Amino acid sequence: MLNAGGSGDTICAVATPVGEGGIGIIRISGPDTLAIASRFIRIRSGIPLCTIESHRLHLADILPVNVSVSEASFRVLAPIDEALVVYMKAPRSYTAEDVIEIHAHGSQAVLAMISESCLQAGCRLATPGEFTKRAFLNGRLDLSQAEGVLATIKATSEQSLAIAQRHLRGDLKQEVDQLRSRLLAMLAQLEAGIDFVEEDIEFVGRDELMKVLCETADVVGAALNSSRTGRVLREGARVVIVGRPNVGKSSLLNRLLGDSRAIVTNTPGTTRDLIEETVHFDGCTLSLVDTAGLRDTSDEIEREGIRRTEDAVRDADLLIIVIDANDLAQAAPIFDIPMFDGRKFVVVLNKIDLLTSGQVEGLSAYLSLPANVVSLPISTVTGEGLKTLREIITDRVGLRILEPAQSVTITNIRHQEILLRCRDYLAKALESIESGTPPECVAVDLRGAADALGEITGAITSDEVLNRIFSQFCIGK
Ligand SMILES: Nc1nc2c(ncn2[C@@H]2O[C@H](COP(=O)(O)OP(=O)(O)OP(=O)(O)O)[C@@H](O)[C@H]2O)c(=O)[nH]1
Ligand SMILES: [Mg+2]
Repeated sequence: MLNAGGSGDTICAVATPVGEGGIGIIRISGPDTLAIASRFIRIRSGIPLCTIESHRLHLADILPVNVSVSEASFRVLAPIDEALVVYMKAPRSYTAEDVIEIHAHGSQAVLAMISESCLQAGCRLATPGEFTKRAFLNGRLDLSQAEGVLATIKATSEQSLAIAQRHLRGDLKQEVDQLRSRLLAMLAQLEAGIDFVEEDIEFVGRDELMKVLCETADVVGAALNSSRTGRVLREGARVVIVGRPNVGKSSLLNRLLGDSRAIVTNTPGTTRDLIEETVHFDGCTLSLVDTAGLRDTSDEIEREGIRRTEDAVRDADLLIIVIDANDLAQAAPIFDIPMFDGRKFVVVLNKIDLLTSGQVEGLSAYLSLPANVVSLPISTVTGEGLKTLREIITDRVGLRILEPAQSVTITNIRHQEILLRCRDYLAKALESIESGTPPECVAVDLRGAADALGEITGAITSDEVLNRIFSQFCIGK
């Protein structure tokens, strides 16, 4: 376990993914970086490693380390690989310690042998996330930024990357620090008031305190609201395709995936189970779910399929209700199905390739759908309407609202839990003030809210929390 502000040992790890690659990077960080690396890195220009210029690439030979080999024979050993070596002198490095990165050929054999040299020369193998943990402990990053690093590595879409980058740049830290310091300023005044209470000095302006608490609660509330978008970004929005049997649900799934994932036949009741696949539209990740067609049936397997459809509908961020445009008689009753109550949905009228254009135009009038219901004629055979459907889907799952100017989006469950706690403390503090509870009690809740915010940035933290966060990283980060 590492102590705050730098530790004694020097760590190493392969920083690039396992597998074959053009380049593989080995990272070394710690106070003895130069001394250790001098034992197996020979700079081609002949200058001693400990005198190389910082933040420049140097061509070097990487040698095996054999403790029993003398200094003289070290110079004639056959190198493991030739590599580019960069030295980043403390504190201008990722960890704020002395760092060396070796950019070698990305073969597993090369990387394993160089790692062995590092270990033989005196490094310890880094634990997962230890480089980033050192960056945090050395004050280079706060905890929300360290989590931004992890989110950046794990980002699977442009949108989630954009949010991760904002956390990494410190947007969340800034917002949280501001809120926290206002609360702490209030707390200080409140506590001063408590000390003088016998002298009958009224504690800090009640109105000012209420104002700060309300404003903080608003910002915390907005951040919590953003966490729905955050979840959608983290896990992908769940878009569930539903409808009567044989209307073309599986055909639509296949079309949207660009793959014949689900079985399509002319027999109603073909799909019995949920079929779930991930797609990327417009930089967002979506989880598309095809379901069993809804009808009354005595077939036990089909009934179980329909029960699963109900579960999927419950978890959906958006439903696509598919109707066969040639059989509008089944359209009306489908809107009466109780499981669709209160759900967000889009109606698609499929198989329009079988209709004349005049009939297609008359469709929405015939259905007389409420004005707020989006309906779209499509054909999974010709592909008509599918581009518009994609746009409607990304719009309706709410990912378009993520403009860069928007305040910070919460994507992290830890942050969400902390903010919920903070909101409760703020609500309790406000209640206490309104009901005239003594300032001591208000101060307790105010402290609770401020401390909660401190947990986001790591101003207040425990080893256990740190370990939990950094263990999610890969080794080498
Ligand atoms: N002409 C035409 N036929 C279509 C279209 N979409 C689907 N079909 C046909 O309709 C039939 C049923 O398609 P599926 O995709 O299996 O329908 P489904 O809704 O998944 O059916 P179940 O799984 O049984 O509930 C198949 O014969 C498809 O080829 C379309 O846009 N136009
Ligand atoms: Mg199907």
